[in-house]
Amino acid sequence: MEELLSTQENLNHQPLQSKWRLMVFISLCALLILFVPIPLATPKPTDRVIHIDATSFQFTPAEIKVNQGDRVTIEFVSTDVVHGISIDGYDFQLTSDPGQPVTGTFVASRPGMFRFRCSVPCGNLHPFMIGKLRVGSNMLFIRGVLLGILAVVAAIFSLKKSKESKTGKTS
Ligand SMILES: [Cu+2]
Repeated sequence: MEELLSTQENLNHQPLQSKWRLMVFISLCALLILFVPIPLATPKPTDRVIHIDATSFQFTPAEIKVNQGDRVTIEFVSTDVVHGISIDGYDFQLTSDPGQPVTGTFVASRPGMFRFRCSVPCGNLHPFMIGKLRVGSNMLFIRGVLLGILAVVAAIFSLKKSKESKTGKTS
């Protein structure tokens, strides 16, 4: 009778314990995904020339991607009124008179997503004249995808576990 009781106890405790273990394991995985630097092959820095047109009230292209360390030369030209371009987080600014291309170079040393915006008041929608500069790979996106995969795996595991404990199989 005592033996029976103790196995009963074991049966009750084990699923809880392994659930805890699973939770700790999954939390550790999540922390790893969030904070461990992902060793992606970083491409060699290159010189790039990117042409950007400015028209009230948009940049074309509105999104540019470079690799960290690239020397980026921006060829900037306004097609209608005077527009400027300045990049948040970078000390970079250009102003172009209509039809007069200007160029400027910067080194994309800081990784991440930065906005570039028109630096010359050009009309009522001027504040919305914004583009995006992405420097380096999209780590947030990659980490997000990995976290999603982890969540699915965790869900499958916990479903399996709860099925096992319902059928009385504790392994
Ligand atoms: Cu403007």
